[in-house]
Amino acid sequence: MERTLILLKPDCIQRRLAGKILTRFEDKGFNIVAMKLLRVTPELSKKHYAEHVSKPFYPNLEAFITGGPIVALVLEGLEVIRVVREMLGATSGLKAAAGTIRGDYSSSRQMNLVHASDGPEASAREIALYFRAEEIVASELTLTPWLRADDES
Ligand code: FUP
Repeated sequence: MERTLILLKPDCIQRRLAGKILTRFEDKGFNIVAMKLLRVTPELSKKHYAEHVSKPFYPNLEAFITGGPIVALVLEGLEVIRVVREMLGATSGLKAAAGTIRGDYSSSRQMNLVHASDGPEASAREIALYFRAEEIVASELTLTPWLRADDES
């Protein structure tokens, strides 16, 4: 079972799309095991986007991600890291395939609505940036036997 860090970015919250996007993850069968509303600080932004801090687009990216509340959550499920990245589509909403979240709702490279960890190392690092261990509440949903077979887990 994998976990991934999801951020519903400020554009997602301002455009009142949080419910629709959470529903897509729930409908797919993933479990929400942690969730909170928060404001990203410049310090947190620099840690989250450490690989981008020296790039020319970083100042605009920091202004955007700190510009309004976000929802951070941890999703759990089989192959959830890869599957959620596929559900999001390409980084730019203009390149993302129709039917993906960004392809359906975003027409921007920066304002692409949702962040999701891009691999197991990023997922572990990013979950620890946003959540303390005791804030993660794992539980087996009663629906699980109707989402996948026993031998798939
Ligand atoms: P992704 O893994 O799809 O979230 O995208 P990246 O790690 O490549 O980029 C991180 C964020 O930087 C993206 F959400 C969009 C933003 N970005 C820009 O604003 N301008 C750029 O030129 C590239 C990325």
